[in-house]
Amino acid sequence: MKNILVTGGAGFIGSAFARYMTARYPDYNIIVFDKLTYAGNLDNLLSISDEENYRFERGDIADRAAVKLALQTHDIDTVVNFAAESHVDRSILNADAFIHTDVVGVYILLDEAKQHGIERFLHVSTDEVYGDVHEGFSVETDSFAPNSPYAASKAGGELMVRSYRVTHGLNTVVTRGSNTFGAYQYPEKLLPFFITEAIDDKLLPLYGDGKQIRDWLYVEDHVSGIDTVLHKGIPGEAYNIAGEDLRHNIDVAKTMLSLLGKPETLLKHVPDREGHDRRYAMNCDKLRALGWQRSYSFDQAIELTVDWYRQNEWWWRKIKTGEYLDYYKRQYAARLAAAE
Ligand code: NAD
Ligand code: TDX
Repeated sequence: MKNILVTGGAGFIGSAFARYMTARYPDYNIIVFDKLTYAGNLDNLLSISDEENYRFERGDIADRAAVKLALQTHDIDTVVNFAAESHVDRSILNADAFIHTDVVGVYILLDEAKQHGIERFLHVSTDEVYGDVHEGFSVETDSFAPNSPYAASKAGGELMVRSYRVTHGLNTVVTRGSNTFGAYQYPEKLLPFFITEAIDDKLLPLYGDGKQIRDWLYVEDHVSGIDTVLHKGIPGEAYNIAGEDLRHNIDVAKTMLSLLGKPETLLKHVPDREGHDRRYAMNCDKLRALGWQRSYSFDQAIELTVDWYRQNEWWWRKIKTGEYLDYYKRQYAARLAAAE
């Protein structure tokens, strides 16, 4: 492993991975390949922009010629694919881009990887492919039951990965991470959205009763889990990466508000997300057997995260303009009005 193409590396988790890999493996070359959609942001990579083992290429994973050129130009031997449309609520409004990137894009990337003779292909997937888990914990052999267009597009992409392993013998591994949070997360996802709104004393639209359960994973732990699977995962296998800390959304929001010193009266119950999965929960024994363990507790990680958004208004204030405000209106105006 020497030249690693990190697709989607200008987003939240991909950029954390690029920052981590350039520091941890000075002998590897990290080439970020990213379309720079609304969620891609070169500010996320600013801290490594001068590193010798880091490069950036703008491109779409569904653009065959661009992928081919990047693989050849940088003599790529390893692909780690983070590129995706990643927000469930946007997939409910319009799923076109989800099919383009999460299904077709993954196929093009796999096909070019095969033709180029890639030695290792890690695909980043999600706990959402398992669907709603009423009780117990998902294990890697469980069947898929995705419920949102986002989750279905991720399941479709993953199945393409499986087919390239079985049919073409590509050296693939898959990770399925749980709800990830930390610095540089686009402020549409629950925690960065609520933290940045609460800093401005705005109402926080909590879907339904707020008793939905998610497994919360700090981004640094997610990234070290991906590193473990990249180096030690068995070809053809999938690995859950879980924080193993299950919480109700309302409790996560209340913890965040108390860290910010803001009142719980900011929370506003609004009409629920359509098709909303009630609970995600994964078993993480398979990854632990490779030697990985979580380094941060939820309480440590949420404190670090709240502090980061407090100290980095330069990063999120310029995002919360333009297209972001249009999206905010489409997603929340009627919901907040209905809750009045
Ligand atoms: P993100 O939305 O912050 O970043 C996605 C990145 O992909 C952006 O930089 C965007 O510009 C890029 N991108 C989108 N379409 C592209 C295309 N066609 N070609 C090239 N680049 C493209 O997402 P994230 O939260 O960092 O998630 C990264 C990956 O992890 C995704 O595959 C997601 O499904 C998965 N995941 C996320 C979470 C989570 O809680 N955020 C949990 C588990 C798994
Ligand atoms: O305004 C909100 N109000 C609210 O109550 C938002 C944005 C979310 N929620 C709820 C919905 C979920 O139950 O909070 C929970 C978390 O929501 P998101 O941050 O949108 O995450 P989720 O839908 O759980 O999906 C996340 O985890 C799996 C990521 O967005 C996915 O990319 C990942 O695959």
